[in-house]
Amino acid sequence: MTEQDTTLQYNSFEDPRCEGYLEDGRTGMSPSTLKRAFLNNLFYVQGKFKALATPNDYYMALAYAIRDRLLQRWINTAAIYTAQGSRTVAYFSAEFLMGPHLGNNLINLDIYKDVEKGIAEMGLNLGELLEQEEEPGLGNGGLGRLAACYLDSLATLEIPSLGYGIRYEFGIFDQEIEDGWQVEITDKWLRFGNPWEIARPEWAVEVKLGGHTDHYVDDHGRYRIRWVPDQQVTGIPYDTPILGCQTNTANTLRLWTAEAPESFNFNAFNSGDYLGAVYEKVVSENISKVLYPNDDSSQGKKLRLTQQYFFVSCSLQDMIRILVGQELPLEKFHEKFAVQLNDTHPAIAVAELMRLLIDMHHMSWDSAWSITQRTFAYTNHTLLPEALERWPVELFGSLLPRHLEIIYELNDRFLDEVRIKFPEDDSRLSRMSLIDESGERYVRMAHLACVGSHAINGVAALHTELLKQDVLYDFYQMYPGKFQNKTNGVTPRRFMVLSNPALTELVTSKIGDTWIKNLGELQKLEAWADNPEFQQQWRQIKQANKQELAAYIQKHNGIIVDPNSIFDILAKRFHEYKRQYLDLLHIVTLYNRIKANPDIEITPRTFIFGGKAAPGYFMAKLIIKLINSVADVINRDPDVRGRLKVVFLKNYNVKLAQRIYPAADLSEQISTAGKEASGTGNMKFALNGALTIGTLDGANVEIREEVGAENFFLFGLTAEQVYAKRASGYNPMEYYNSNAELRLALDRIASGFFSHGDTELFKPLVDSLLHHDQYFLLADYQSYIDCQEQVGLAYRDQDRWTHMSILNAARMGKFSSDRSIQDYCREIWKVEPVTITLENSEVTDSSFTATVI
Ligand code: NBG
Repeated sequence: MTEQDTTLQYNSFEDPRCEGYLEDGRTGMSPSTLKRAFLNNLFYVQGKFKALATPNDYYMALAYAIRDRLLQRWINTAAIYTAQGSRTVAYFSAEFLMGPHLGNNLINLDIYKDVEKGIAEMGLNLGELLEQEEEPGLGNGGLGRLAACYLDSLATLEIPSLGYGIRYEFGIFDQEIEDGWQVEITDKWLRFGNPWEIARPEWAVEVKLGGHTDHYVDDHGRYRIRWVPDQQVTGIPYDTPILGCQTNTANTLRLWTAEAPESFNFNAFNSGDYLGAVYEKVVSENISKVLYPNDDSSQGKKLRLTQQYFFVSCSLQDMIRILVGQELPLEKFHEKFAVQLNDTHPAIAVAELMRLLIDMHHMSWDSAWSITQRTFAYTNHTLLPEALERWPVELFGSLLPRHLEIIYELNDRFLDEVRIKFPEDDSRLSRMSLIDESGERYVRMAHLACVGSHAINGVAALHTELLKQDVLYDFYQMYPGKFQNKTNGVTPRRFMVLSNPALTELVTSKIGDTWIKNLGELQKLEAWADNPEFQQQWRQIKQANKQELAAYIQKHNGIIVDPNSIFDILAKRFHEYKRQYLDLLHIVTLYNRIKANPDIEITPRTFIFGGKAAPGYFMAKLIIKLINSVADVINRDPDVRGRLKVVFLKNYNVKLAQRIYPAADLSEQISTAGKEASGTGNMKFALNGALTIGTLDGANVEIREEVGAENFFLFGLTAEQVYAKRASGYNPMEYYNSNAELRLALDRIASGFFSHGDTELFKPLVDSLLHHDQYFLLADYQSYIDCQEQVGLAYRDQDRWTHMSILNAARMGKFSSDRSIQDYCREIWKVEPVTITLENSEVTDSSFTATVI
């Protein structure tokens, strides 16, 4: 950190440009006021001065200064929503992968440059302060990041909304690499405190668990059911303001922490049982302790169901509090709130809302059901059968006995409906039942979500079609009108303005800055696609971004990479269906070609991987090990002469993703067709001018439609062809036997060449391809290799490549999360924007009543 001795003086705050004007020190935006706020916080919040302050102290001081600006908007927003009783979206998600807040808030407040300058004037570096922020990794991958992009767009579009989820004490693990293997380290993201959240213990709620139900007749002669739990926990909400871009709207992300109702059991304590006295506290707090690190798979663990029920129950109770606070009757619950279920993780909400309305608020079954169905909508995020959540009936009943009864009752009524629509079709009844009775009995959460929602959507056009034809075929036949498509989107604020400032500036210099909130405007760049000077600037920016990533790689991996080579990047969670292994087969193939003919002409490439594997997913972890093993050999081999480099960047997260996208030339989107629901990394890469090599899977299909087939490197089987091949008996061995290069690549891996002669290490990987190849790598291999050949050729013609790169970015308008959210608002939520003004922006009387939204 460069420091100038005189800069951190307390007396240099008067703004020379506005003599006599004293801005409100807590909310003012002029550089001098911001500086004063920063130093105030350093002294009075962090309790530090320059000689003792750590970089983290500086970060915290700035974060608190920015938070004050957010709070002003947040309070105004709450006051206006409360006064207007605005219809509100509640986004229920077990994951929110927000990424660091500070930089994003500076962008959305539109003060990034001012703050950068002010901080520099004090001898500090904003980039270094931003680096200090430990990102809240409260999600695994695409699903959690989508929820975060959607919150950004909801606020930017001024839609009243709340995100509801879990405040995991430990988020997704930090990934270390030791001897090429992934090692998981606990993510202690709260270690230094979290300046962005505010605890709201006054809005705590109680959640029951376990026990049994009593059926009885009440004083009015009504048949009633009482849930007698054997455990109770308290949910404490922690609120984070979510600011829109260049708007005064600041919505709320409300995350729940579990606590024991009494932290001490005094009876146990008094009898000398000290450990017993805190036992309940420990058990309760486990509920929000840690994020399950599985992406696209479900393990059926009781704690997971407890987590889901816990946050859903807290959130629905909170919403009833808000409703009652606004003096609205419960009958209007679905008018006040539109609830989106982000996958099946919160699907238990269907039964919980029924329970709250019927048991706690004495509503009739039919009224409660009508409200429930009109409240919920369900987004499906996966086609993988192993990811469809189901809970053993016994486990479910032991935790949620009352909900199981409600689900049975729902099921009886639902199956009657099915019988009427499809008489004499018993197999359909068992396929559609909320309870799977084919073996051990299970509660099927996707079915509960479908029955309890008025809208069901997939996340890309192809995905929605496959849901209708396959995974949810019976439900589509039953309720065709419920099905909709909502193609995913990403926020250009974080994934362009914040992460790629140079490109942002270039684009803005040509077409103005309205594209930031209206991404379709990027289309105007097409006019520049062949302009030599513009192309030159475009290339220079990519080059500079690549140099920055190269410096990062050198620092973290000790590998020197060539910024003139193609940066060919695959960054996402590790899963066999995403086919990182196919990328490796290409690398090994190129390497084999060089070994056979050291003078062969090959367009130089740097292969970069990033991503985490679920800790219990053996094959995914072995693929990481193989990447690192191949890297070790190739990076050292003098025959390669720097033409190929392989890099595994550890601990892929939002922060790292923001470095990676701007530096990519080639985006690898190579999943087996029919497996990736949408993908969103594909959109972020293209927005930053990377070209895609990909299959016709998920949103790739629509990306290709938008950018034009001639600007997209397509390979591989279609989803239909994959189905047909599977049906007709796929034999991967045929490909192995008939393709010499493929055989050589696999044999090299099997031979121990990359494992110091150990022929056992990678055997499971080789065998899985030769004997099963569930994800059709061998079937797509040749097509992939040929397509990569085209990529290499295209890159040699830099004018052509740049033209394609510009067009890719220019045609990304459709993939803004603003477009997705507008579609949800119009077609599912039926909710309108509410404009927030900051007139009378001091804390006024009205804000004292703004306890609800
Ligand atoms: C993921 C899909 C991705 C998709 C995101 C967001 C789950 C269960 N699904 O393809 O695999 O882009 O959801 O919709 O994490």
